[in-house]
Amino acid sequence: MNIAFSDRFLNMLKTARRVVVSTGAGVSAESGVPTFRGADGLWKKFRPEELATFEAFQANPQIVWEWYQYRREIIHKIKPNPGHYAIAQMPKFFEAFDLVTQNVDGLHRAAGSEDVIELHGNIMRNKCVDCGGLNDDREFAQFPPLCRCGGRLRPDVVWFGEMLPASALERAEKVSTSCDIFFSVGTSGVVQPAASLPYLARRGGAFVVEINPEPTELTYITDEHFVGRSGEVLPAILEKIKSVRSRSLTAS
Ligand code: BV8
Ligand code: ZN
Repeated sequence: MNIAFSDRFLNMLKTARRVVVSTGAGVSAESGVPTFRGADGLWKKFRPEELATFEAFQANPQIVWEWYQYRREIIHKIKPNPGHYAIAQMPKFFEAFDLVTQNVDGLHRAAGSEDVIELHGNIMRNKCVDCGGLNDDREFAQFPPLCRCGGRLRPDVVWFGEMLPASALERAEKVSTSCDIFFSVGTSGVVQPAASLPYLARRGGAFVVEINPEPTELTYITDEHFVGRSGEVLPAILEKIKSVRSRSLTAS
């Protein structure tokens, strides 16, 4: 894919010391994970308030668990795509690099990103509503599944109306406020408080870049919007990083 890079952007790539990449469902779309609001969106068949809330889980654990098992089946079969792998290569080129994700599919870690700030949890982990115990069991003796303590298990994800993990959110806000370049990749930018991160970055003086085939709520405040798929744009940006940054900070 040949992409036109502005001089401003290339100069930012060359001089930036601290970089943040913040991803949404779009970064996993080319791996085959349906997005939430896109044409094939998960929310099309289901409605968020019916499923991704504790109330829905209380009222109908069977339906909520069936939805998560359906999504887990998809995720077990898929692999990271070139966009995930390009992001995993980036840390070695910058003094500080932070990856924040709204995704719960674990694909960034599978692609080799070591330190991932997961704002909304991880769909492959189960959490006990009663004792808080975590496990990554896939087979359950009964359904909806129970914890060894007898409590009810739920997917370890953040539902609507629930607080995000405080340490993850704090870290995400801190790094967004003090970075030189903030990449917003594959998110419609509607879910709070994750959607506020690029605004924090901008207020902190960052150069805000969006990678998305569609315009979003964020587009009008970005310094650069690459209209394209992250699986193609991110590898092209990684190649530019390699060519404009004289050496990676650590021997590769
Ligand atoms: C909370 C986990 C508060 C579960 C998810 C104002 C302030 C604060 C809160 C609110 C507020 N207004 C409303 C709220 C409440 C709510 C909210 O934001 N609602 C929205 C709908 C308005 N927020 C919350 O409830 C949050 N909690 O604020 O608590 C609180 C305060 C006090 C006391 C108690 C609580 C919790 C939100 C977390 C919800 N959990 N997921 C699960 O996955 O099952 S949200 C879910 O949707 C995802 O995790 C993701 O984060 C989110 C957004 O989706 P996106 O990732 O953006 O995906 P989407 O499909 O929308 O877009 C995909 C994009 O990719 C598209 O733009 C498409 O064009 C693009 N794309 C497609 N293909 C590609 C591509 N891009 C690049 N390449 C491609 N190939
Ligand atoms: Zn328990």
